[in-house]
Amino acid sequence: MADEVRNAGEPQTREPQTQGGGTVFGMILRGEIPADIVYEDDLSIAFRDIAPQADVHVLVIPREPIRSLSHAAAEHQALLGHLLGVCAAVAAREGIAESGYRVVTNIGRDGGQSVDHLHFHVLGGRSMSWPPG
Ligand code: TR5
Repeated sequence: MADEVRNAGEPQTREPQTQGGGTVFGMILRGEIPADIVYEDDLSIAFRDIAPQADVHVLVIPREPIRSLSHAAAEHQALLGHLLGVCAAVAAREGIAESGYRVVTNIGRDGGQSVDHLHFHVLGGRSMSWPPG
């Protein structure tokens, strides 16, 4: 029987240790490991990438542990819009809005995704090439 059927009617609470999901980003969300957080609100946080690929390299993630853009559902439309707005706000704060920047989300194996928690890379401070590798 599917969990959602078996658990129907039970309180839909999550244990504190699973809030934010089981990835390293979940650990950052729960404050279990440090991160250089540059922005946060009720729905999202943004922190510097540990292995920056540009002078500015910030990751914007939802607090809800959605695995990737492909796993976002119709109910997440407003959240997705919010996350893109946070990307633009972070870029402005980092001083790269005028010079330009790139927002990237990698999805799955061929997309090069290494952390299974939806995230947008905000990259700037240098000229970007195209096409991406
Ligand atoms: O490859 P995708 O698109 O999934 O991007 C994952 C990004 O997470 C990479 O750019 C990594 O450098 C970054 N990353 C991985 C870890 C990490 C991080 N950024 C900040 N802090 C991190 N911690 C503490 N641990 C990681 N394993």
